[in-house]
Amino acid sequence: MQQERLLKVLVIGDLGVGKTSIIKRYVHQIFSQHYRATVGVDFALKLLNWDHKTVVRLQLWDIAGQERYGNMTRVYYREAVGALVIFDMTRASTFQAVLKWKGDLDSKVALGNGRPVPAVLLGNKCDQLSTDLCSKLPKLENFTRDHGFVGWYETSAKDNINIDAAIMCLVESIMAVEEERPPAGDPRDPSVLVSPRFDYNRTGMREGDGKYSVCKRESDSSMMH
Ligand SMILES: Nc1nc2c(ncn2[C@@H]2O[C@H](COP(=O)(O)OP(=O)(O)OP(=O)(O)O)[C@@H](O)[C@H]2O)c(=O)[nH]1
Ligand SMILES: [Mg+2]
Repeated sequence: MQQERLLKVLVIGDLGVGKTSIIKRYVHQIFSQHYRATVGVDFALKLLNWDHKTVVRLQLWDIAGQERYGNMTRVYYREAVGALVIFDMTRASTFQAVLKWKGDLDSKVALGNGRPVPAVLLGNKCDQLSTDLCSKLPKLENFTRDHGFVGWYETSAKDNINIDAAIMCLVESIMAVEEERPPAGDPRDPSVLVSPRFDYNRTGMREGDGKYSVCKRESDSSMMH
């Protein structure tokens, strides 16, 4: 018998980094140069035939970049089981904001075992990188590992680069979560919302099948400068 899993995934990052564009590319296979800022939150749904007995309903929550300064994100983050944290590779300030978004995420939602929900880091607009800019870019492997991301990818919503791969990396991590809610009356801080448990040892670092993801390869590069 087929079973359905509903996964709520947050798409977060500064204003204009390409959150809406990434979702539109992934769900509708379209891209527009035209920028219309998201107001509040928007939603998109993608159905995935995960395996012969599981259909995944992937619910993508497109949070407006300006929302980090608002009060609503705690409500939006409720029961999320994963996140895509996005920055714009052509704007350093959006990379500096990544840790603020990740900190915000981890302070508002957690897994049943108290660990952070799986998050993948996306450096978007890689189609715009000049060789000049490339040399100035941070080396992301160590950064991602040090800050608890399960993987990172250079992406382009415009040219459809690595969007599927990044989201698959996240969904694989989420699907490895053991379905286990904390018992009723759990004494933990009630202000941190709790999601199903995720066992990092089970997804671990796998080898071979991905160029950009630290959840799929080990690395030896240095930190950002
Ligand atoms: N060249 C290029 N432009 C992109 C890419 N992704 C998005 N853009 C452009 O960047 C601008 C902002 O994209 P959005 O997807 O609206 O950004 P957002 O993160 O949703 O912005 P907010 O809703 O304000 O938080 C738009 O003009 C897009 O066309 C990309 O991969 N490459
Ligand atoms: Mg948007």
